[in-house]
Amino acid sequence: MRMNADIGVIGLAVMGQNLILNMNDNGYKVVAYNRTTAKVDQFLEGPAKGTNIVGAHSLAQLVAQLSVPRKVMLMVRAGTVVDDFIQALLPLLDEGDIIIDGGNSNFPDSNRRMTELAEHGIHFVGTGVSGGELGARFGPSLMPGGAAAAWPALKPIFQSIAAKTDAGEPCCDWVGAAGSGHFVKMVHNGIEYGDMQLICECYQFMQAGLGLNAAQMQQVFSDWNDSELNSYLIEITADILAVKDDDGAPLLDKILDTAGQKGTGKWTGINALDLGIPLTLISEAVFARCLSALKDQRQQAQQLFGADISAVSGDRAEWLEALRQALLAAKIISYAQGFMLMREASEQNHWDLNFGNVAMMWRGGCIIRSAFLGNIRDAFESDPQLPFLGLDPYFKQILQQSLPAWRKVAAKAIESGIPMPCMTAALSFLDGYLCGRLPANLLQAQRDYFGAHTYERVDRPRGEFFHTDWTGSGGDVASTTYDA
Ligand code: NBP
Repeated sequence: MRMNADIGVIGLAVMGQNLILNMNDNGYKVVAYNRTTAKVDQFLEGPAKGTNIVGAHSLAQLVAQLSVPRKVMLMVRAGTVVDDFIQALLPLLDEGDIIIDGGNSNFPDSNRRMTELAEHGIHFVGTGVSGGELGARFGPSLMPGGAAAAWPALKPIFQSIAAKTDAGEPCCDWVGAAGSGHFVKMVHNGIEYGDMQLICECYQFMQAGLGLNAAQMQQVFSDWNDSELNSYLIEITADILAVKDDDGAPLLDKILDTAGQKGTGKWTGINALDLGIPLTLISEAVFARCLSALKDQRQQAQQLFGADISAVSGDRAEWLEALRQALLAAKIISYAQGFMLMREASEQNHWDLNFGNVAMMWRGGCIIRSAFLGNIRDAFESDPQLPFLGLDPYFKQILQQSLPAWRKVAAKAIESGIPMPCMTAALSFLDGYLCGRLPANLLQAQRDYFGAHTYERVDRPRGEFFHTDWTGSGGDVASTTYDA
């Protein structure tokens, strides 16, 4: 058997098959394997017919066909399936070989796998793959991280199959050590949750508040796509609004309003809580999906309260422009929070993430691709340590200009009963971030009152802690001071 294939891919579902075809288009010879081996034959006889793609009916056959260092990419269901394949591959591989996990794995699993495989001399790479089926086929966004020693061998393959920006730059670069690739992909998915929910909130404002029909909303989203909001998600929203059901009515009106989720948004929120980062918008987007799932309860409660959304009166064109500005501003906050989370994770894990590169990787190929990411890259290129995106001159100016419209939309939504959890959470976050003195002084006093948790004083150096006997009947003993 000739040992000349460039890479082996395990997993012939939608992502695996399309990535293999993409690699083949780019001149790489790929060996394909799948647990259910009938799918290997179907693939070779179907989409892969007439290509250089070869198949394997066992892992041993797959490994035997690979050139050295062997590169094996897993495109299988995340979780124990990945561990099982790694265990089965281990006896077949040699030191210096590379295992890549391209599934949606949780980054602590990738941290662990890299350490475990390093003990066997195997380089582990966990890579985020975004862009769904079409991205995989014609150019995904790829976010590889893990054993840096593997990157020189992977770089030509990954950068050639990745999406390219208009300037021809590949939407793939080395992210960093350990599970950082999967971490960045997780935050990408969280941002996707936020972008989608923000768009949904605008849709409800337009439909239930302003009384726009599907055709009118389709036009609004098309127009927005010609503004700074230009993005894949705005574009597909316009497309979706144009689709009719068999009876000629908008298909969107027939779709049940309960959203599903696969966990990456939840992981992002959990991680933000762990790291103490106020990731309010993405967390609200996850909760909005949870609330949507309570369909029966919501319907009963609506009847019980006799609740209804009030019409939004006033000049429609003015409201639509206000809504556009509010959406843009809230989106800036969402990305700003996502980058705050990555910054903290990078510091704590010593990943040394390059945020300009991350923005670049998301510029094309993935679900959150947008013109806006080019400006984010510029912001981090001019200040790699930027603590909050809104401090960059370009984004600061948009936030300042949009604030009046954003407040108007948020206030009207609250007044009219239109739920806009992400839009309003983003505004509250910014108001809090711009507030030099928050009411946390009272909070600290409360904590000290009931639990002797101590407080710091504005007229004393940071790090000195004080306890007051607030009632006159408490003792002098303070609780241990620590932050969870
Ligand atoms: P799936 O996530 O549906 O996984 C299908 C593959 O996993 C098949 O090869 C299947 O083999 C294999 N598999 C399963 Br399921 N259980 C197995 C087991 N117990 N032992 C061995 N193999 C098993 O495929 P996908 O949608 O192509 O996604 C692949 C990865 O990429 C996933 O981690 C996914 O989260 C991630 N991802 C998906 C998308 C997307 O848009 N779909 C986008 C980005 C990332 P079988 O054929 O024998 O059942």
